[in-house]
Amino acid sequence: MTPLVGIIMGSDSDLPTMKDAIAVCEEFGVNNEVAIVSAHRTPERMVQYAQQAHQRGIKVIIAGAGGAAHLPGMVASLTPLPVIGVPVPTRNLQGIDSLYSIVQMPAGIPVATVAIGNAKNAGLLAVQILATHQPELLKKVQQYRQTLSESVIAKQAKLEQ
Ligand code: RP5
Repeated sequence: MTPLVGIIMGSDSDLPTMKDAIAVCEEFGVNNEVAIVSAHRTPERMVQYAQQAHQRGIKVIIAGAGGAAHLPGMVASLTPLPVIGVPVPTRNLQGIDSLYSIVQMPAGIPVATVAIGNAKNAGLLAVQILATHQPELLKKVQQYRQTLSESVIAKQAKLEQ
């Protein structure tokens, strides 16, 4: 089956963060592909991936990178698809470097940036984008939100015991 979400990252060291986006896609039954695509170490591969993704049926790209995190922005500049950026936490600057590298895009080339390390929200946002054209997926998103609300109510009830 054709993957609809492309989950890419600058290094295999990003995988512990990016696995949360993969897990969300799996949970919602959304076909995805995972690839290591480095803006700096494999620039030609990055260009090829970004230019061809929409032709292969990908609808949304999630791109995670840390430090000088140029991957999401460069991919966004090369594809007509929506790109969700995940700032990967870093040892020296705790991911502030990644966040600033990803979020400060010039007008015209947006990257939907989630919080540092929050690949789960990147996965959810990708699912919600797909759900705008998939009624069954939209129902699953609504069910997910319902479960989320119920878990808060359950915690409150436990507090009051
Ligand atoms: C970035 O450099 C990657 O996204 C990663 O977060 C960071 C460090 O990469 P490694 O040196 O661990 O491969 O391109």
